[in-house]
Amino acid sequence: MYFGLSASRVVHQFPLLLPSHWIKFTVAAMKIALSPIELYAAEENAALTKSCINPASCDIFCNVIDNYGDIGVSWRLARQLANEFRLNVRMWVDDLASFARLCPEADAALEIQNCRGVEVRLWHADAFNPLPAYRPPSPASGESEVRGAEPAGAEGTAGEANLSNVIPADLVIEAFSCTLPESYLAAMMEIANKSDQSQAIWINLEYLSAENWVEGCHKLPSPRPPLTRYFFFPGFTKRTGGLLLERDLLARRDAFLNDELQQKVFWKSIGMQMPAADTLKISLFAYENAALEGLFDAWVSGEQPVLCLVPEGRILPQVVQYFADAMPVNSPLPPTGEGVEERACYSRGNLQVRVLPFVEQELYDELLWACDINFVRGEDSCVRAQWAGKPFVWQIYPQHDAVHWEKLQAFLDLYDAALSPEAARAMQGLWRAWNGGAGGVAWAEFDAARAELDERAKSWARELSENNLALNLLDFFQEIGRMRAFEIEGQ
Ligand code: TRH
Repeated sequence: MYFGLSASRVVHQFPLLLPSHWIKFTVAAMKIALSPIELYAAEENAALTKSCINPASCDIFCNVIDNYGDIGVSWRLARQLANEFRLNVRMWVDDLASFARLCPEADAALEIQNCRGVEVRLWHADAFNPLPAYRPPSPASGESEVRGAEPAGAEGTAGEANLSNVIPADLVIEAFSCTLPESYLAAMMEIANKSDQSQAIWINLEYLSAENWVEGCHKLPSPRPPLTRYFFFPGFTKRTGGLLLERDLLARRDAFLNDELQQKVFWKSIGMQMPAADTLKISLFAYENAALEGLFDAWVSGEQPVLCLVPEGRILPQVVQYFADAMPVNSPLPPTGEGVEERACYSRGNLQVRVLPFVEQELYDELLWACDINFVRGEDSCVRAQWAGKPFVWQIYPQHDAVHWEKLQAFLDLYDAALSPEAARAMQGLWRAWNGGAGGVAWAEFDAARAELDERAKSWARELSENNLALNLLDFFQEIGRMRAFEIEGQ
């Protein structure tokens, strides 16, 4: 097993807390996945307890409601847990077509497949029914003893997907309250009824919000005897779960920003020469937005040339409409057929718009790094824009009861606290206008504050990087393990 913290450091951090029968259990459990050296250290060091161990396996459940946010976050977390922390990760997703947009090598027709170190499973309505009886793994049957880690295909061929022997993982993540399948829950309960110490740790990963109440709700338990579900809130302050950040992301970003060759390769990959130094490069990923026309007008008549890169998506019909009386220029695609407008290039006044294909998730970061300002939407692209360390404009996911305005303001209050009143006003002005349907009027002020907004974007990314969601999640797993061990001990 790979430890986020080295075994010796963990042992050092968590001195002997538990009685010897626990230590015996722990060492036995660790044998499953430790390297020989780690195992040696584990057996030698009697202070090693269950509380120090990362989970060996993780199930992530994702129900795609709309757009790409739910799957975007789930997929990012799945990859990170599998590749950086060496967990056996299964991601259950009910919409493989959406997943395949983020991970083009995925086959939307397969029930079970392995993508980038993650076992990806189609979660369809009856996937776990009829309700399977939980069978503890038995060496005689040859089943894996690592929960949640039975190899793909062990349950039949991908098409058949006989799921009757799905064993819940050590760590179960229910993304955005998607509701676990009943039979999976039943299997979790059965394990818990047999032995409290080996029950899965069940986390509900919540939506991101900067609102104050999040700190109070982060890590709260919600008992569902014999199980407990814990709420885990991403967030922007130390008392929240932090944000998803891959170990090497900021280093890769900096390498990209300091290397003209990498930048040229990027521009070439989207069919362009590197733009002239005086061109303002803007990416625009957005929902339908009545403010678009005003914003485009401002860029058309502005003093600085603007190159606006629009990944295909919901704003596209409006972009096409804006240029309705202009022929696309330099379209790399033939002039008929679906998708022509999606790859088109338009130009008016000082504005050039280039429509880009939706790229795989890892490449989207490069687009954000390559631009001077990023317009983003929803949740995950908004976080990525923050890691890019560039000024950004967030179109929040609109909610019918308008509570999204409070979420927007809560974020602005945090972010703007370190800005001068002028820059704060400029940022708030454009953000509120963009979300309220009137982008053009606020552009000039935002543009004028750019130098300060640039600096703030960099310092903000630095501050946030100290609060890493995946690390916090695994720490929390260990924290719950320790709590349970104390409870058992106290009985
Ligand atoms: O797609 P979204 O609008 O998702 C939304 C929000 O998450 C919202 O909070 C949620 O409630 C709602 O869905 C149901 O925006 P988001 O979150 O930015 O997700 C987009 C994902 O797509 C993100 O992971 C980045 C990725 N992406 C690519 O992989 N390639 C691309 O070319 C682009 C533009 C985005």
